[in-house]
Amino acid sequence: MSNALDGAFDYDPSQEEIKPATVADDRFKLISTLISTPDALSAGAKEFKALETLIRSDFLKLAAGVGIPGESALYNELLVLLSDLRDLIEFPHLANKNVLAIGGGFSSGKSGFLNAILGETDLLPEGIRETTAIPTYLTHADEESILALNTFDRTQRLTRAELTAISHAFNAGQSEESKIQFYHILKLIQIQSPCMKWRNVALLDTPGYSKPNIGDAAAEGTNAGNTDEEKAREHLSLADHLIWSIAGKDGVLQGPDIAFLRDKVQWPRPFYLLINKCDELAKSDVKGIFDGSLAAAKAAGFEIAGASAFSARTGKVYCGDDPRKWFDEIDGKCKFTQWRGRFKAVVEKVIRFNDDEEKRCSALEKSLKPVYLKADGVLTPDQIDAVKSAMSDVAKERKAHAVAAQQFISFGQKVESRLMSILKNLGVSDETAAAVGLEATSTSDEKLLALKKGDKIAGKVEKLSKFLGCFINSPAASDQIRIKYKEIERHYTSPEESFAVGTQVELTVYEVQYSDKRVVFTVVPVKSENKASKN
Ligand SMILES: Nc1nc2c(ncn2[C@@H]2O[C@H](COP(=O)(O)OP(=O)(O)O)[C@@H](O)[C@H]2O)c(=O)[nH]1
Ligand SMILES: [Mg+2]
Repeated sequence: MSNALDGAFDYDPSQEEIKPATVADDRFKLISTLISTPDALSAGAKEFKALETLIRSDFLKLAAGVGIPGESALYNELLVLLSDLRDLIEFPHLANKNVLAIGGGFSSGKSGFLNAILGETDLLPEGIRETTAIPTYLTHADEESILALNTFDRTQRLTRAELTAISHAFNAGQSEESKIQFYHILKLIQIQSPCMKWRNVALLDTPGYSKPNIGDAAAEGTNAGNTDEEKAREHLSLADHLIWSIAGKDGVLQGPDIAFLRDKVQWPRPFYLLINKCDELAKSDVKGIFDGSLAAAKAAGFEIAGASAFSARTGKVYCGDDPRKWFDEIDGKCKFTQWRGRFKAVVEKVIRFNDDEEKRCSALEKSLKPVYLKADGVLTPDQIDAVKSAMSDVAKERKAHAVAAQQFISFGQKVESRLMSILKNLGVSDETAAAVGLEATSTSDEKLLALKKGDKIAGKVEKLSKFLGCFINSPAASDQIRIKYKEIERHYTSPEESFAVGTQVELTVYEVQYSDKRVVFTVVPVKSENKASKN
């Protein structure tokens, strides 16, 4: 029987050269690197703990005083948000990126296309053999680095050699049982590189949705079952934008591609059609396949964001659009996260409930009061007592809801301030009204507090001054709503024209700040008949 120490002391220097670490050793070392858990939550760990404690201890305590419908569901929503936030802290690198995925059949040239676009021949693994099915994100950084996120949500740095080992022929020569399926261990890989010039974009290279239709022997590392399709669907549905790649020599866009996109991925937006590997086609065939593919996509009900006949080999666009222009367009907008809005939405439900209950009690008190006052000689002493005790119950309930509303307002403020400091430490940009439009703010205004996010009100510009800004009157508000002049300048080349006194505007509620009774809006001038005819 052999054991691990057999031969351990038979040192033979002449053998050293020809005894590199075996493939098995390398694989096990790599796997242990990948699953090892470095200190989690180093950045922002304290802040996160504080937020977690705040939510876990305060929410239920505050809610206990007043019955809140769906209280446990709301609490669960907060816990889910906390757990999502923990993931963000572990891997904040993609939070503000517009994810642009490339999907398509196996070996249609997806990785080759990205390499060609970035002007790097071997940034992403290419090959006629299937590469490991781990989604790979490419983002900008001044220096190259490779990060892997494992299934335990821990980040590891990888070397190029390790990346190649994971992606490629690592399983070559291994028997079926000893092949290592890295996609079980790694959720995603992120390559940060200076050659990725689009800073607001993460390019996502996905595994092909279809299996290679070459002989088994060549299909090393093939995943078992239908996981290819499932994996591809899962990754593509996370993307903001999609390029669909087909190899020109396979002819026009085919039924299975269309069925996958429409029925499995259920892609809801326009996508970019890439007819790839056009160097393999006769020049005279390119246009026909290009037009035919566009027609097939449109006939299937898809909208097309752009289309190119391209070759990764030559780096040339044969006809249609230049995909780089589309990348530029997407890159023009930063993607903001919605953390504040998501937490706020939960707390807001509780505040609104207490507010509504307070109003209901108040109305009830008002209607009971005259009954009580006029009760003498009309009601029996017992009836009077009953009215009295009902009134005092309602008054107590009203006060309890008023107190709870205040407590949840301050709870919401504390949550928000902790959250903002976590996001700031991570360098993650969360959405604000000014990020999505032209921001306007009301003064402390009770009348507006019943409004909800997305509600629209009409207004009219009353005054415009470089120093004081723009003042808007609205029948819905008791006081004027103000836009800072600088904020107008940021969006409009000629503020004096766009926000001239008398201009009608539409205000959309962005958020309600209960603590100081302010409402934040985004504003657009409404084109009046007069103005429209001037242009
Ligand atoms: N002739 C030609 N071959 C290409 C082109 N793009 C990729 N390939 C090759 O086709 C094979 C599959 O490409 P790859 O990018 O790995 O396909 P993926 O599976 O869709 O990512 C590789 O051998 C590439 O070198 C191209 O534009 N023209
Ligand atoms: Mg590939």
